[in-house]
Amino acid sequence: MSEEGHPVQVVRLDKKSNGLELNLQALAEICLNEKCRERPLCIVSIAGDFRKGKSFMLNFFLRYLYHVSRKQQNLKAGEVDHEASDDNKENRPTESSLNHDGFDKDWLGSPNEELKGFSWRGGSKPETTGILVWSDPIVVTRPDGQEVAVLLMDTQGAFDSRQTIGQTAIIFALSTLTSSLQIYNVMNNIQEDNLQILDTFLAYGQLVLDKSSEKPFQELCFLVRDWRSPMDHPYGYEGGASLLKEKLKLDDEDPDSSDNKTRKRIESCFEKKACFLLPYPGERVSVEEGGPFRGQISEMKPNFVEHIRVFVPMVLSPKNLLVKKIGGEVVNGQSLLEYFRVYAETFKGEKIPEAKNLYDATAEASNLAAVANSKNFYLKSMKDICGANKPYLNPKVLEQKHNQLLRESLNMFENTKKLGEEDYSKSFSDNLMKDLTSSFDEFVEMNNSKNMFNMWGSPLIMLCFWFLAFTLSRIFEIIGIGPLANLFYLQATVCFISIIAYLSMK
Ligand SMILES: Nc1nc2c(ncn2[C@@H]2O[C@H](COP(=O)(O)OP(=O)(O)OP(=O)(O)O)[C@@H](O)[C@H]2O)c(=O)[nH]1
Ligand SMILES: [Mg+2]
Repeated sequence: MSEEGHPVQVVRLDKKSNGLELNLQALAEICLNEKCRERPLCIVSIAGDFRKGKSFMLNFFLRYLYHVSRKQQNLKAGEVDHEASDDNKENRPTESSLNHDGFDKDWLGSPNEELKGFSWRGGSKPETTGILVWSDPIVVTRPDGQEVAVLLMDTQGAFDSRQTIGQTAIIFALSTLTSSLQIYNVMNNIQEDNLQILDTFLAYGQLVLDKSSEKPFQELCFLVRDWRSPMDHPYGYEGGASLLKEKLKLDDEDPDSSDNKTRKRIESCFEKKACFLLPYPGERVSVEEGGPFRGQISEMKPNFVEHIRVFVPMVLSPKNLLVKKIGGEVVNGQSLLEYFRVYAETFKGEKIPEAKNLYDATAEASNLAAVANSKNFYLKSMKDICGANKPYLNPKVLEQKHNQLLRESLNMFENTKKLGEEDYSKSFSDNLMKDLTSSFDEFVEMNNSKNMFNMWGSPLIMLCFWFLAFTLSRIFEIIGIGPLANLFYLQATVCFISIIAYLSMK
C-alpha cells in the first residue's frame, strides 16, 4: 500500500523561534495535484499525546481508504463491462459479503500483512515531528455520487517533555483548523487537560459563531486507547457516546466555571462529536513482547482487531465522511494551500495567536482562496479558448470572451462564502479584476504572436510590399519579361488581399 504514496513533512516546529515553519512547495505538490486541486476535500487528522499509537492507527486508515477506493473503481469498471456484456455475474460481490456501505467486511486484509505507511514504532522516544500529510490524496465517491479527495494528516505527539505547552497547542490548533475530522487520540480515559488544550483555540471558534451562523469545525472524535472500564461503558461507539456525555456534562453547582465554558464551546463549535473506546491490543503491540513487531493483525488480540474493523469504517466510510468547510464554503486543494500559507504566517510565534488574529487570518485566507479559485476558473476557460495550442482568434471575439469570463469569475468570487465583512472583500475583488485584466493582456500578446499578418509588421509595411510588387510587375511587363511580371503581379494581389483581411479583423 505504501508504494502508492508516502508521508510528506509539510510543517515543522522551528527550534529557535518555537513557532512553525511551512514547507510550501511540498504542500503545493499535494494540494495542486489534479486529484485534489478542484475536488472537495475530507481532511482527516490525528492528534493527542505522544507515543500513543497515532501513526499506527493512521496506517489502518490508509488500508481502509485504499480498499474502498479500489472497490469503487472496480465496481465502476464492472458496471461498464456489465453494460457491454452480461456474463461476468459470478465475479460481482454478493450482498452477504458486503457490509451496510457495500464494501467487503474483510478490508483488514491478510493476517500477516505488515502495517505500513506513516512511520510508527515502539519505545519511548517520540517519532512523528511537526505535521505530515500522505502524498497521495485518495479519491472516494460518496453515496450521492460526489467525488471527494481524502487527505490524511499525522501530527507530532502532544506533551512530549521537549515541547512547550504553546507548541502542543499550536499543533493541535493548526490540525483542527485545517481538518474536517480531528481524531483526538487519548490513553485510558478522557482527562480534564485533554479538554483544556482544546480551549486554547476554541475562543476563535466562538468568534466565528458570533459573526456568522456557520459552525467553525466539522467533526471531533475522541479515540480512547486501552479502555479499562468496559463494565461502566462498553467498548466501541455506544460506550464512547455515553462516556463523552458524562465528560461533557456541565457542573450545575458552578455554572460560570471555566470548565463549563470549555464544555459549552466544545458543544457549540463542532458539527459532530463522537467517541470510541478501544480495548487493550495485547503485549505484542504495546511493548513488543517476544521481539520486533511489524503490525500484523495475527499478533494483536482478536477483540482489539474486531473493534478496529468497526471503528475505521465508522469514521471513514464514504457515507460518514464530512467535507472540509471554512466559513460555510467547501475547501478544495487550491484553497487549502491558501489557508496553510496564511496560518503559517499567523503561527510564527511560540504562542497560539489571539482569537481575533486567528479570525482575521482565516478571513484573509478565505478571501485569498476565493480569489485563487475564481482566477483558476478564468485561466482554465481562457486556455481552452486561446491557449498556446489553440489557433489565432479574432481580437474582437477574444475580447468578448474575456469580458464574459471576467464577469463570471467576479460573480464566482462574490457568490463564494467568505469570513469577514463585505467591505473587506471589496479590495480582494478589485485585485482579482486587476489580475485578470493583466492575464488578458498576456493572452492578447500570445494570440497576436499567432497572427501571421503580424509577422509582416504593420499594414504600412504590407502597403509598401504591395507597392513594390505592383511597380516591379509593371516594369517587367513594359520590358517584355512576361513570367516575372506575372509573378510580381500575383505577389501584389496576395498583399492586397492580406491588407483587406487584416483591416477587416481589426
Ligand atoms: N498500549 C497500546 N499501544 C499501542 C496501541 N496502538 C499502537 N500501540 C503501540 O504504540 C507504540 C507507538 O506507536 P506510534 O504509532 O508510533 O505512536 P505515536 O502516537 O504516533 O507516537 P509519536 O509519533 O511519537 O507521538 C507502538 O509500539 C505501537 O505498537 C494501543 O492501542 N495501545
Ligand atoms: Mg507518530
